[in-house]
Amino acid sequence: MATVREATYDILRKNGLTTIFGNPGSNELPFLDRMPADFRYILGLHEGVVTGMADGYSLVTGEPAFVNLHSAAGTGNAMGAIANAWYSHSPLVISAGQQARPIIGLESMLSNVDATQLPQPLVKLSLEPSIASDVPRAIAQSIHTATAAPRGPVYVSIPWDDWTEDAGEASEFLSSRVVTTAGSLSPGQLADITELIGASVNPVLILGADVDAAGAGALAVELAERQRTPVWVAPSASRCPFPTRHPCFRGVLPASIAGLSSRLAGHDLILVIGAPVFRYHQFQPGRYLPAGAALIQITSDPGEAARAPMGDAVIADVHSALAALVSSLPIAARAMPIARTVPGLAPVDGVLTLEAAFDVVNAVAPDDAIYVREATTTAEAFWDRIEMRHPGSYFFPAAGGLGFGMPATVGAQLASANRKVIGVIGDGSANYGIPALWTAARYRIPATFLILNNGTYGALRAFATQLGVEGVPGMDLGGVDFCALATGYGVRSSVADSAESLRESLTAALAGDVPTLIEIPIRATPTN
Ligand code: TZD
Ligand code: CA
Repeated sequence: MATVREATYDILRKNGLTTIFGNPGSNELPFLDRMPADFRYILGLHEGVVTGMADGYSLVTGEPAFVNLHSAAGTGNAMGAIANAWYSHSPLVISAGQQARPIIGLESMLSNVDATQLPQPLVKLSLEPSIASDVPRAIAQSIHTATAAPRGPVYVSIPWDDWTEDAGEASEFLSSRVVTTAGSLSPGQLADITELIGASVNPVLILGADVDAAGAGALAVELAERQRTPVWVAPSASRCPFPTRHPCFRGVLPASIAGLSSRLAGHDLILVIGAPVFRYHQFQPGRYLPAGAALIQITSDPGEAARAPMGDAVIADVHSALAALVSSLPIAARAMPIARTVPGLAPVDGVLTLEAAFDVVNAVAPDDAIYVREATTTAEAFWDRIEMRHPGSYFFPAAGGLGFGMPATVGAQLASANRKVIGVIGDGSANYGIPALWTAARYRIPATFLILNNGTYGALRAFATQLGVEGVPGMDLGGVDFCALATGYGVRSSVADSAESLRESLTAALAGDVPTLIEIPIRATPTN
C-alpha cells in the first residue's frame, strides 16, 4: 500500500498542485523527504511572503495553489495574507506541519495546540485528520472545498509522524475524483431579473472582483453595451472587471455609505454582479440607496448575499448568470453612455508627482501588463491614468492587509510566462513583504517592482485629517534605502528621479529577464 506521503503527492499532482510555496521547519521535513522530481518548491523567507506569493500565483492562474507552513508560528505569520485570500476568494490549500502525534498533547515545542482553531474564521475549512490514514482524504477534501464556490482558503494540519504511515483504503480512489460546481440562474430567476432590467429607465451596472475571477469580463462588456448602462467597479476593488477606457466605464465607487449612494443618485435599478453589497471602508453614514432605486445582487457567495443590508440577492455562478442575461436581454433603446474624459498628461517638473509617474508607466508598459498595486493613496491617480484592457490585469489586497504587494507581484509573475507583472508598491507597504525580493532573485522571476517613495504612511495622514485627529505619531517613514535592500536580496535596482530616468529604467526592466526594483521618489501631497 502507498504511504500517506506518496498518496498525498499523487493527489496534489492530479489536481495540478505541483508548485509548493513554503517555508519549512522540522515538522515539515518528513513531507518534503524526497520530493518528487515533477514538483517544484518555491521558498519564501517569511510565511506572509509565502502565502502572498501563492495568492498572486492563484489569482493569475485561476487555479488552487498549495502552501506549506510551519506549525502555529508559521500560520500566525501568514494570517494577514490569509485574510486577503479570504476576501479575494483565493483557493489556497494551506498545509501546516504538526508535532508528532504522541507528544502534541504535551505541548512539546512546535505543537500546534488546537490547530484547527488557529486560522478561523478566515478559512472555509480547517482540519487535522484524526488518524494518519485519513490524511490523503483530508487533503483531497481541502482541495475540493477550496475550489468549490465560493472559493477560498482552507487549512489542514498534519502531524509529521503520519507521512510514512500506510495510506487508507480510499487512497486508490482519491486522486482521480473530480468535483465540479454548476449554479445557473433558474428560469424563474432569470425571467424576474430580465423583467426588472427591461422595465428600468436608468439602470446602472456595478461589477466586482469575482466578474474578473470568473473570466466573465467580456460578458460584462456585452451586457453593458446591449443595455447601454454606465458601469462602476464595486468599492474597495481588488481586481479590474471592466476595460477602463470603455465608454461605459465610470470608475471605482466610493467606499462609504453616503458617498456611494450619492454617486448612484438618479438610477432606478442597481445591478451588482460578483461583489458584496458593499465593501465600505470610511464610515460616513447615510441612506444605503438613493431614493427610488432598487438593487439586485448576483453573487456566488451565500455569505455576501445574506449579509447585505439592502436589496435582493441571487446566489448563482457569476459567469453563467452573466451569459444568461446577455443572451436573454434585447438591446435597450437608450443612448450609449458618453465616455468620461481621460485626464491629460500631468506636468513634469523636477521630482515626479504620482500622476506624472503613472503617465510614464502607462506609456511604457505593454497593453496587457499585470499590475499589483499596494500604495494606498494612489487609487484615484492609478485608475485614472493606467489603462487596463485585459482580464486579470489588476490585483489589490482584498482585505486591505499590507504585505500582499511584493509577494503577489512575484507569484503573479511566476504564473505569467507571457505577461509582464509590475508591482506598484508604496514605501510603507513594501516593508511588510520585502523578503519577496529574495525569492524573485533566487528563482529569476522577472517581475518589476516600482517603489513609490513619499516618505510616509500617506493614507493614514489622509485618514487622520478625515477623522479630525491630530499629532498622531508613527506617520513618518523615510531613511529606507530600497536600492540597498534590493542589492542585499540580490535584485538589480535603480532610482528614477525624473520622467526620463523612469522611462529608461522601466523600459530596460520590462525588456530584461531578471527582477528589477525601481525606487521613485514621489513629491508628497501635503494633507496635514
Ligand atoms: N498593517 C497592515 C498589515 N495593513 C494595513 N492596512 C495597515 C497596517 C494600515 N495602513 C493602511 O491601511 S495604509 C497604510 C498603513 C500603514 C500606509 C501605507 O503606506 P504606503 O502608501 O507608503 O504603502 P501611501 O500611499 O503612502 O499611503
Ligand atoms: Ca508612502
